[in-house]
Amino acid sequence: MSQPIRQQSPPGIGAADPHRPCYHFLPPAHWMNDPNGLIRWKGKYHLFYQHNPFAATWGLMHWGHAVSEDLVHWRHLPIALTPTPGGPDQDGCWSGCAVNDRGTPTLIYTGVQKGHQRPCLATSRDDDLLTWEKYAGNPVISAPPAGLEVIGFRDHSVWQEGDAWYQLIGSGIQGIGGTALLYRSPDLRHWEYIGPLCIGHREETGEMWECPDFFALGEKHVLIVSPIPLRKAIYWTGTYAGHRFTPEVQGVVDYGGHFYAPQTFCDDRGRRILFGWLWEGRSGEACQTAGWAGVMSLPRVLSLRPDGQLSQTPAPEVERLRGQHWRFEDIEVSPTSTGALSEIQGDSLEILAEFEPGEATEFGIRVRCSPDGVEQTEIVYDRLEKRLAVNREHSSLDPATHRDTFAAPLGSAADEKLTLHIFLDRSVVEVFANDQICLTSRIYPARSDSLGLDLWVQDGSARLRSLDVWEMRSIYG
Ligand code: DQQ
Repeated sequence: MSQPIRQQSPPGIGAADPHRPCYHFLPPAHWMNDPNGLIRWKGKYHLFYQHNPFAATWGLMHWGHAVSEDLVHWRHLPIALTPTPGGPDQDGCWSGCAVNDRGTPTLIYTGVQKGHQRPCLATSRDDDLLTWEKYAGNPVISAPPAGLEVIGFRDHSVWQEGDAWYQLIGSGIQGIGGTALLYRSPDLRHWEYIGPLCIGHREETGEMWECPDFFALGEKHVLIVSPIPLRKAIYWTGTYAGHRFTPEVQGVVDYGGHFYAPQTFCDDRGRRILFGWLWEGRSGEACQTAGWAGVMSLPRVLSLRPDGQLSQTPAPEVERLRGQHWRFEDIEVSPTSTGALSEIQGDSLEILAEFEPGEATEFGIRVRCSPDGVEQTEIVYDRLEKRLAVNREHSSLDPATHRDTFAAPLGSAADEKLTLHIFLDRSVVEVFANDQICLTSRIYPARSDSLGLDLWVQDGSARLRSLDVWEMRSIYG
C-alpha cells in the first residue's frame, strides 16, 4: 500500500476545516474540477485534474497531478500542464485524456486561445509522468469541421481500433443538440473528420456535450456526456457499428446534483473505473475563505446490468480505509426505534444498510444529526413514489449553503430489498443504492456536534436486516 499523502497545504487548510473531506481526493489547496487523463502507468494510477493553482475559483486552468498505488491513497505531484504564453493553450489547458501510444504516454487536451478551443497533444518520457513536452505542431486540429455551426469544440475521448486512433470531441450543433464529433488518425497528430458519433435533441439532452467518454463495456458500448445546461452527467448504453453509436438505454450517472464531468479508464485488471467531479454547495466567498473548492468522487467500478443500465459500485480498495466497526442486525424500524444508533458519532463513515421496506411509506437513515435534531440530512426512500432522495432541508443552519433535495427513481426491486451504501466524508454524502443508482450531494453542517446517526420511518414500520458502519481513516498523513 502507498504511503499516505504528505499534504503541502498552506496554513489554514487542513484537518481543522470541518468540511474538508478526509478520504475523497482533493488538491492541497485552491480549485479543482474535472478528472483528466486517468491512466494506469508502470504499475501506478495517475489522476490529473482541472486545477486553478491560484485561487479557490475557476480560472486559468492547469492540469494538477496525483499518483496512487492502490487507487485510494494519493500523493500530490507537481502540476503537469501549464498554459504556454502565446501558445495555442495560452488561455487554459482544459479537459482531456491520456493514452499509451506504443509505449509513449500521451495527453490529448483542449488548448484554449482567444476563444478558440482546439485539441493539443503532450508526451512524457519519464516513468512517473512528471514532465510533459507539448507537441510543436499543436493544435492537432485547427478548427471544427467546416460547414458545421458548432457550440463548443472541447474535451476528448481517444481509443484505438486496429492500427487507427479515434477521437471524440464534445460539441453541439446550433439549433439541433449536443453531439460528439468523431475523428480518425494514424498517429494522434493528423486527424480526418468522420462525422458525429450521434446527435442528441436539444430540448432533452442539452445543446452542447462536455466531456464525452466512450468505451466498450461487456457486449455494449457506453457514451457518457455532461450536457450544457443539464448540470449532470448522463449516459447511454447501446451499439457501436460503422462509426455510429445507436443509443438504446439512457440513464443519469449520479442524481445528487453535485456530480459532473466524469471520466473513466481501464486498469490492468480490465476494470472500467470512473471518477467524477463533486462541486461545492456553498458560496464562492465561503470557498475563498476555506481556500479550496472541488472534490473527486470515490473510484467507481462500472458494469452493465441485464436491463442495459449502468451499474456503479465503489472500488473494493476503499475498504482498506475501514476502521472501527459497528454492526446491528434485525431492527424493526418504527417511530420508537429512533435513537437505536446513538452510540455512533462521526463525520467520516461508511454505512452499509439493508432494509426490507415493509409497510412504511418512507424510511431511511439520517446522518450528521445534531443532538436536538436541528441539523440533519435525510437519505430517504419513498416506497409509494419509488424514489430515493437526499433531503438537505435541515443539513445546515448556515443559510448560505444549498438546501434543495435531489431524488432518483429506483425500480421495484427496492420493494423487496433496499441496500444503501453511504459514504459520509464531512461535506460529501456519496450514496449507492442497490448497485443501481448513485446520489452524491454536499452538506455543510454548522454545528460541531452534528455527528449523530439515526433511523427514520414514516407511516408503519420497515425492517433493517443489517447495518454495518465503519469509521473511515483519512488518506492524508
Ligand atoms: N471543464 C473544462 C472544460 C469542460 C468543462 C474546463 C466541464 O474542458 O468542458 O475547466 O466541467
